Amino acid sequence: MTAVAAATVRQYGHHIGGEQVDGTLIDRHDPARGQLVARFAEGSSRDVDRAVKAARQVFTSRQWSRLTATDRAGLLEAFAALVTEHRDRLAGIDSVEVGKPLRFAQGDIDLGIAHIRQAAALARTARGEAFTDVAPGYTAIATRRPVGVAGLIIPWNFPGLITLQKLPYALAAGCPVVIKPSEFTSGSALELAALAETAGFPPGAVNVVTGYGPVTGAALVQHPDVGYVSFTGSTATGRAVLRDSATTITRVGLELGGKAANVVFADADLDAVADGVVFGAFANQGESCVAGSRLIVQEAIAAELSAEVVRRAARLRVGMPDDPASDLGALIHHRHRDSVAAAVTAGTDLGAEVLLGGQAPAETDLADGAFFLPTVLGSVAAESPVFQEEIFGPVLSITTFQDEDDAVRLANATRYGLAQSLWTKDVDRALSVGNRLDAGTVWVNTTSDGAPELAFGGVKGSGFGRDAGAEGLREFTEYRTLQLRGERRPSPFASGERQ
Ligand code: TXE
Repeated sequence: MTAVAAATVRQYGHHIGGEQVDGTLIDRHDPARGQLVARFAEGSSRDVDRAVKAARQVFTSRQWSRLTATDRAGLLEAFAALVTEHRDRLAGIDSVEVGKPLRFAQGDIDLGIAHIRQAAALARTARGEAFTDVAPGYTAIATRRPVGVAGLIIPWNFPGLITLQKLPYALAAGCPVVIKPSEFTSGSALELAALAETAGFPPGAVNVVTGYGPVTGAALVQHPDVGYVSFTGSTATGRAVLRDSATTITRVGLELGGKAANVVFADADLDAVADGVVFGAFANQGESCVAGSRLIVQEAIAAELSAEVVRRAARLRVGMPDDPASDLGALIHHRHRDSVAAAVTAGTDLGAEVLLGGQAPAETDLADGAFFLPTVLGSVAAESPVFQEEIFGPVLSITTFQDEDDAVRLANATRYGLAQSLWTKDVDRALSVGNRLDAGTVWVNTTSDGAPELAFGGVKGSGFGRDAGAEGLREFTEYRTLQLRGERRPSPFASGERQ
């Protein structure tokens, strides 16, 4: 175990128009040791208004409107280089604030850098379309124009990564932003805003207002000068965001979590499946919207696969985020750890069997942290809340199926539709079952995977709108046409002929 690293307390103000704006401070104690690690300003609706005005001023400035997409691509490349240079520091901040093992936080920032580069490439290749034959002498040019100031509301599970899954695409599209990170994990967004300015984005292009969601987040959604809000968070908060957006008719994108299944057929490579299932369920302590929290396995191999998954999950080390031997760190806070424990109890009350974990670890050096052991529950019925609700912790439920129809019915039997995984060697089945699963993303023979080229988002209760890739960039734009008539239009009025 390495020495306690959280010696310094980072203190931040909001980042508005390139300046630090102070406010009453919110203390962030790290969830692993309970030590004060950071202090963030508590934003008000006035702070949000200032930030939106700063962003709006950039948007309407001549300097910004004269930037070409290629110029923005160049700025994004410079930003990517700076984030690369600061990768370990940014990952260290996320690791300590979230409670996740450092190497997972480093992986997050690496993927974030890939998103910046992808957004730069997309900016460089952005184009519209032209119509020349819609009427005689009639030409129309269709372009995608930036929607204006974009609001980005970020959750606490992947603070750096989710910021970078949205921010570079907004900038590539030509939208200045106001970011509202989670009150638990605001450090990396504030650091990224400063780096974007060092890279050459003008002050006011990237603003961050920290604070509590119902005040700062809601003020951002309700602000009349915000053109689009990209939100990632819980279904309940997503509903509030959608309601608030109605007051100003602001378009929103909502990524609202999930309840992904690993659907495993008897012909699958069980060694690869066991690794995938354990990774999907327990990476990031299960605090992931795409966590494969349900194993839905064909009855013939259920006993063998369950035993193997339990064996591999039991080998995972729960420990301090700065200990290189840790596989799982702490959950985001004690209240959340208690809700994970309560979800397990709700499952066992309805007949689920604890095959592994089900409680906090016994080690005394972990006693102050919000830790929870990797947990596997067997015999979970589809009606159980463990099967239906997003627990957002290291809890895997196991349910069995007989045939393809049964598998599809079970996989689709929740209100969510973010991601699903399917494990089979049969290509026909991969296509037919894969297309029947409700999800924005279906993985075959892999899980919790992807690339910045591939847009990401949900169907059903997992929300709508997409992050990343060309579709993600498109969210920050509006389709507009410029129509030119080369020949005089004949008048359709009878009086026109009498002149
Ligand atoms: O999320 P919230 P919480 C799920 C997961 C977790 C649960 C609760 O199941 O256990 O949500 O997490 C801001 N208007 N996910 O309470 O509240 C808030 O400050 C505008 C899944 O932390 O959704 C934060 O910045 N914004 C999810 C962000 O919304 C508001 C990832 C998300 O917080 C607001 C995280 C309001 N009225 C949690 N209220 C995923 N999809 O991956 C809060 N916020």
